[in-house]
Amino acid sequence: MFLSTKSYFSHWKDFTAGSAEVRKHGLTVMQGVLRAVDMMDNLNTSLLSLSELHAFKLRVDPANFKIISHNILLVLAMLFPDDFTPDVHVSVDKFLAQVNLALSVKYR
Ligand code: HNI
Repeated sequence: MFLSTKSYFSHWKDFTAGSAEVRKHGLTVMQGVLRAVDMMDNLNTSLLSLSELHAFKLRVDPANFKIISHNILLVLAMLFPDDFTPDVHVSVDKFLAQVNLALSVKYR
């Protein structure tokens, strides 16, 4: 577990893996990623308000975007080992790196 990220979620009651709060937020983040897939050609514009939210309101350290991307990649590899070919690996890695850049726009 990444304890240094816990303070962002101090309003949560249950941090255990699979808790209702963890599951709900996981869905929220992955819906954001899915939206980004739909707007892949225009990430900086489409994720601008999400970048603003994370930078100014939530004040998330952007170093955490790399951590979550790696974790998303790991979970995909674990859940879909047959589909996780080298091509898929490199593509998803590249895509998530672009999402991170777009989410970081408002920090610059
Ligand atoms: Ni993130 C809320 C998407 C990474 C901390 N986050 C959201 C929401 C979306 C979202 C969508 C809901 C917005 C709204 O309510 O309007 N977050 C994403 C995406 C990524 C990401 C797509 C990266 C792939 N978020 C992170 C990281 C952290 C983070 C790395 C901190 C470690 N996000 C938050 C917090 C909230 C949040 C905190 C508010 C949660 C709440 O309970 O209110």
